[in-house]
Amino acid sequence: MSYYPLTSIPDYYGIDALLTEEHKLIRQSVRDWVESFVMPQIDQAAQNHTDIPGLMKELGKIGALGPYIPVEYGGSGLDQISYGLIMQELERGDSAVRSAASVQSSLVMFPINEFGSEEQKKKYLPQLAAGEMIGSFGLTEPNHGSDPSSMETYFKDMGDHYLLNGAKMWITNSPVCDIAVVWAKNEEGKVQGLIVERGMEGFTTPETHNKWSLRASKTGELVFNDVKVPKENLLPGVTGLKEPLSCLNSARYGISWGVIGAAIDCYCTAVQYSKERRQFGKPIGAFQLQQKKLAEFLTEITKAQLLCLQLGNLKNDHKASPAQISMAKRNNVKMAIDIARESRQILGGMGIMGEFPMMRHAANLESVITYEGTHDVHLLITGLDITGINAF
Ligand code: TGC
Ligand code: FAD
Repeated sequence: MSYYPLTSIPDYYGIDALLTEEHKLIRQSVRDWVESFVMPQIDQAAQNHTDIPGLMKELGKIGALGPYIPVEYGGSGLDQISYGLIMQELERGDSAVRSAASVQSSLVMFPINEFGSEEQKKKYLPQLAAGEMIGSFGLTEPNHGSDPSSMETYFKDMGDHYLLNGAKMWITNSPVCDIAVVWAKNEEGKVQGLIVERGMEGFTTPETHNKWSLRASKTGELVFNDVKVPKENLLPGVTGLKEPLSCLNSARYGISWGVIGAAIDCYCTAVQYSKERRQFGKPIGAFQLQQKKLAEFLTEITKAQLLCLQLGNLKNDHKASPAQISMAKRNNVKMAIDIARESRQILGGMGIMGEFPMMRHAANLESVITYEGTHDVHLLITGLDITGINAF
């Protein structure tokens, strides 16, 4: 259970008036689910460095996997603002929960839906939407993170199958995935997408241990040692690096909304605590220094909400540019990590305890500010958009 009443979740600029009844219903149902399913167990999962049992099937049941994927393939056919609101509510629970849903939706279902064959869509999407199958997305490599175009993983055409070699690193859900959408170069050096299934000989998924961040999410490697991949597992609609980068647009958009949820969880906790905790004979919320923090948190959350709402409108109209998405991802993750760190101070010593969410969110957001393009990479994308000069 949250420490604060859910009625205190901020909507300072009346943004609700810009949402449809369907948006609000979706948000409420995910909010209720986070409250009853995620909140009671998330601290223990993170402390124990273990994922939440049955999470993907539960996410499937509430329609959080592939919300914008067409209904005929098991999705819910919802708009982009619904997707954003779902991500926001999930990340109020924990970034690991939002990560699970956004990787499955934006990085696994999205490329299969956009670039896959009809057979691939029918084979994988309904099971992924239900959470009966778990997917992962392999772009990053040990030697190439920000610079995916230099990837070394490659495959050769062996006539009746492809032979895949290489390794991916830092892959969300790799240790538990049933399939992986893997980006690799063909013999002409062109980036292509392959669906690799668990059980294919030579394919292993070692777990990455000892993370201080996203501890309720499994992370690992994808290792390919002469893996025979059937030809029908190539995504036919991929022309190069553009397609994997377009998956990132969808995931980065979801993160922009998601981190607002983490910030809201920290903000609401800090407001409640500041009214209850007394020092020098007064609630600490009566001191100007604490009020300044709270006022700035609410201002930043409100700005982030407005940024996302308009980005969602642009995305619904297929007009959101990658650079606009980069701006929202960069701004909102920084907003959330700053609020997590500062709000922890409002709780004094109690802020370091697992009973309160700040340390967990702050630690999680260290990953979120790094993955899906680092804070600095997104700044360079904006710089390129302004000047036309590539500074990478
Ligand atoms: P560059 O030459 O700029 O681009 C190659 C081609 O792609 C096009 N393009 C895009 N298309 C769609 N969406 C985008 N966001 C695009 N960005 C670029 C571009 O127009 C070009 O097309 P064409 O037709 O001219 O060929 O490529 P570059 O090699 O210079 O790199 C650009 C850069 C650095 C911006 C990009 O590679 C980048 O974004 N790097 C960051 C890497 C990254 O974000 N990795 C994420 C891995 S996945 C992950 O972290 C999952 S975490 C999941 C979780 O748990 O939630
Ligand atoms: P590097 O690229 O080595 O960057 C190191 C530093 O150098 C950064 O500060 C960066 O901003 C800076 N830098 C790099 N290039 C430049 C430049 N041109 N100018 C200025 N500064 C620069 N990847 C996947 O493919 N799938 C996943 O599911 C996935 N999940 C992840 C889960 C977690 C928990 C984490 C931490 C990462 C995950 N990633 C995943 C990988 C993530 O996308 C990369 O970590 C990220 O893109 C950065 O790459 P890197 O770690 O290799 O850092």
